[in-house]
Amino acid sequence: TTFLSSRLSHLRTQLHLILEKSFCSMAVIGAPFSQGQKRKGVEYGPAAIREAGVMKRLSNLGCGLKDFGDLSFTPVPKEDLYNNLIANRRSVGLTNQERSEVVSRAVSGGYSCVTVAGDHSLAIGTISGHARHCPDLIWVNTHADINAPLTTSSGCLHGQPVSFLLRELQDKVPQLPGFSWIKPCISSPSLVYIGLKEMDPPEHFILKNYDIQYFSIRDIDRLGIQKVMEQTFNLLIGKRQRPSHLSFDIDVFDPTLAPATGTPVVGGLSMCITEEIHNTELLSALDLVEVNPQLAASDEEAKATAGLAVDVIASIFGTREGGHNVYDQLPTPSSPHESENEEHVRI
Ligand SMILES: [Mn+2]
Repeated sequence: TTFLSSRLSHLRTQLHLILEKSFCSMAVIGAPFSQGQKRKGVEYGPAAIREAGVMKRLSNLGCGLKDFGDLSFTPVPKEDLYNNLIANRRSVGLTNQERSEVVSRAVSGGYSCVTVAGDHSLAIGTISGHARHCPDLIWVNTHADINAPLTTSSGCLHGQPVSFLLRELQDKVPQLPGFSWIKPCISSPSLVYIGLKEMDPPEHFILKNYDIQYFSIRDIDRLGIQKVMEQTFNLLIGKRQRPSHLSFDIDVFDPTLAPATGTPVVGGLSMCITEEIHNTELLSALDLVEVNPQLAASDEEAKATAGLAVDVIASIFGTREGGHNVYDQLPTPSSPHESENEEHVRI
């Protein structure tokens, strides 16, 4: 009977894993792209996140995994500045077009799609690729990244991706070469920002003027992350059940936790956000961006930042409280007197 019951328990475990697998299949896409901003090294983010064990952690959750590898990019000859300010527009546009096709293929194939990058300009492609499923968008970031090409002061396209995607803003966005393929696919009621620490004046104007919901780090400190997520899901999912897209910039954490990133700002988000998002079970795509190992002061700092990125990815698709691992029995000591006997021997 002991043999039989252990066989049965083993079978149950196997069956459970098979069922989990059919519910959870994930695509991982690396996007080592850096031309949406000026600092060197963010193209090594995907390699650092892979090295920190992202595939192993996801497979431990019992998910079926498909690795699309790191995408390569069609090189674009040296470009002049648009409006004397914006660099690499053709390169960012073309790269995102290619990226959007890969994400579209993955999502249509039934995969939950994790893109590890790279700078945040890549979100133009991942969200466009996800667009036929009309996702809600949750933008977790120190920055709103919603400057339009005519309001940006840095000229960096990683500070502008949302402006190209938001329907309501299109009469304010000029047609850039390389961007003509983009169809704006997000409307303001389907967008929520979480974790903002800094806004440029035009961004603040856009958020207020277009009724875009946001929770700053200060709001989170005041309300608590649970309340913030409750309100977020009421605003988005409360209305209807549809998939969501999470675009997550590692700079939303305090720089003591995630030092290796391009634009760190003091103040930080709690990890609990990942579990709140996991619990909705509606997430179908995640971008994890702006890990820049070359900006770390030491190897430890680089590893800590990449490790935190892996924690975010794994806890969004699993949970930190045991994940999907099947564990239904605690080991029992073979003899209750064993330790007592050992003590006698020692005496
Ligand atoms: Mn940011």
